[in-house]
Amino acid sequence: MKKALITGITGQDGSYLTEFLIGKGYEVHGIIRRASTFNTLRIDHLYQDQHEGNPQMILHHGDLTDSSNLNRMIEQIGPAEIYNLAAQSHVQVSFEVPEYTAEADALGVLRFLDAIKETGINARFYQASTSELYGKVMEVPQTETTPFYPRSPYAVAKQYGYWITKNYRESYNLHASNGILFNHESPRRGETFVTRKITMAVARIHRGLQDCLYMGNIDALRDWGYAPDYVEMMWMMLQQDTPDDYVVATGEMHTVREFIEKSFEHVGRKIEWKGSEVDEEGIDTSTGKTVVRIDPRYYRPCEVEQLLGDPSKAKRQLGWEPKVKFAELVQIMTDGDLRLLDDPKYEVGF
Ligand code: NDP
Ligand code: GDR
Repeated sequence: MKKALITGITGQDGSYLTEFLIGKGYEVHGIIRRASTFNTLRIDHLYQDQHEGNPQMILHHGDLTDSSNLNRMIEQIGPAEIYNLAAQSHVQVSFEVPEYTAEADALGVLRFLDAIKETGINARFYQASTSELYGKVMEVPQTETTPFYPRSPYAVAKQYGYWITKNYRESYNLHASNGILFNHESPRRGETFVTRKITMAVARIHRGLQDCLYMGNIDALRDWGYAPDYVEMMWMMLQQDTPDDYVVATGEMHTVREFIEKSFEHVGRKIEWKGSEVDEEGIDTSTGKTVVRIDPRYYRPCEVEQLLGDPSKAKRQLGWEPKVKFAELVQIMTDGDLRLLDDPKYEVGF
């Protein structure tokens, strides 16, 4: 049975990737952090007691900031594939905890690559790189050759991760690849990322549990895809004989404002905007109530205004194409949050 090691297994992507790899017959090992409350909600449905047969998902405690732990893990498990998804992944939070973000998102990648090199194991390595590398965009759409201009401590740390992955590939002949993934979402998306924040609020407003949604820059443009489509591409990259770097995106760009409008539209409410800048308000035309307001607290010290990926290389070389696009994504997420409210036993997306 092929073994894979996933860091960040408790996150959005880690949970979908685990399902995907188990479906392909892998034994999946995941690194989890010790927390005072359980942080395994997204993967609990995959858990099997070791005393009751051979589980396909095995969890280990660890942390990207602990080299000895990573070395030991790699030696003990001997994975054929390593997916490094762990990160302090929130851009705005990285302005508040820049040093820790660099520890985990930059040096964490180095620790892993060096552990592979030093132990000499024959493992293929996937690094979760990001469209945030493009930051202040130098070219539209962005491809694998567009210059980087990171705009946050998160993106700067991820730029180190990108280059050290490439450097270890070129220096030590490691099978190490970067997936430059544009924003991808799902009903399992963390609740403080913009898409999930919107769909949770729309569901709550629709059910009369919340009055208003407070937002930052609603004119930011993003290329939003569906997380289960994107984890498949991570796996495809590691099945290639030659490691390489790929943009993974839908090729469509929409504003945060459109996401809000579409999500309200899905529950039968039309939003009209009045005012401008921080005074702007979104009015629900069916009730005349203000349901969206701007709160400058959600503005970032440095903003990434627009991102649009060109996934042609992924299509040309690996035959990958996204199945879910913007309108369907908004529906899936809004329905997920409505269902979560209506059925207390329902765990979102499972
Ligand atoms: P999440 O924030 O949902 O998950 C992050 C995961 O990393 C969690 O499992 C978290 O554990 C773990 N983690 C954080 N810090 C550490 C650490 N020091 N040691 C070990 N584990 C740690 O992120 P996503 O699933 O959305 O993203 C996966 C990866 O892809 C991240 O690296 C992200 O930066 C990158 N990315 C994401 C994109 C997206 O749109 N989703 C786009 C491009 C790149 P815990 O549960 O304990 O907090
Ligand atoms: P991003 O995602 O920063 O692109 O990083 P996020 O959903 O946080 O923001 C997207 C855009 O929406 C604007 N915005 C708001 N964002 C949040 N979180 N909350 C708000 O209230 C709000 N109002 C407006 C933001 O300013 C931004 O322009 C995500 C993460 O998953 C990264 O780990 C990943 O690398 C990138 O996507 C690609």
